[in-house]
Amino acid sequence: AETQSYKESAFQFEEYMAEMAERVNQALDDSVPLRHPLKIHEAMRYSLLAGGKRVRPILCIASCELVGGDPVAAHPIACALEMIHTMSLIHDDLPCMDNDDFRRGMPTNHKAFGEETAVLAGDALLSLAFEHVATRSTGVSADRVVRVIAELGKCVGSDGLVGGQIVDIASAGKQIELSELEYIHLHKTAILLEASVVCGAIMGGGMAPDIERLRKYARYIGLLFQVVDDILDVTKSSEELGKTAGKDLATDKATYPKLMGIDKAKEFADALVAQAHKELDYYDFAKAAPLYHFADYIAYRQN
Ligand code: GRG
Repeated sequence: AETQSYKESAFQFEEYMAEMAERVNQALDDSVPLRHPLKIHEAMRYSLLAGGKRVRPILCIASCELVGGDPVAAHPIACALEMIHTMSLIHDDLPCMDNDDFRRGMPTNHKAFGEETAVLAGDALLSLAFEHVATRSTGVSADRVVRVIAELGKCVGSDGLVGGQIVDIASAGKQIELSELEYIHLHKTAILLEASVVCGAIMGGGMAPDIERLRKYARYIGLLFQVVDDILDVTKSSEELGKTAGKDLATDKATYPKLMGIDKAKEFADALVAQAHKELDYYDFAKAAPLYHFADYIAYRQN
């Protein structure tokens, strides 16, 4: 089959991810120098540099390169995306939201710095994201920068992350329909992945058809991420319970396996990888290799 050949290219996904993450980490480190008032900058750096996979920045840079842009042009936006992602995690972990004590193997921001500081660190990172894009994007037209800022603003707000979070909160403990579960995942997860590839493509000078293809690609991998998460929850918990047949985790959270059954959920995941790949078929296999492998990485991960 045609989509087999991206696997035959010499592209090394793991090395690519490691090298790109290293680059992103350096840029993030530089983006928040430690200064007065120390406490807020320490709290911002604590979560920003806590060692996430840097999926969103890497997607952004890969997408910029795919449409023929200079990857360096996407660096400020790549940092902004990670700032937004990080602030959403800080706020999501707060006692008034998910009330989590650990994140990425470390105490959550409010556990380490206190609730007041965690709220402010999130706010400051969100603000810095936009400032960073506006002031650091050199060598590209102001028109592209404004389009990127509009895309980012929309993806954070009430039609984006905030919208997904509020629907998620409202649905806790209730029976929800598949369409509502999909709304939550499209807004809490897929939308920032979507903004990542779209902003990368805008900075790289991509045309409207490129942007639409990449937007669809990101939507598929965003849903895929959550479907796979849900499937892993089931398979992990049944292993832990000594394979008690088909038992879900004992939470009130709606999941794909609960709403459609494990077999259908697996079929859905396979269909999503195939759809994501299909959006890339327009491009050279070699050029699109990072994005093909990204989809596989999300689909076939073990945790
Ligand atoms: C954005 C103003 C504003 C408020 C936040 C709290 C909230 C509104 C939204 C919640 C968003 C949320 C926590 C979504 C889950 C996202 C997700 C899939 C996280 C896991 O991402 P990975 O695997 O994590 O990329 P790492 O740690 O590798 O970065």
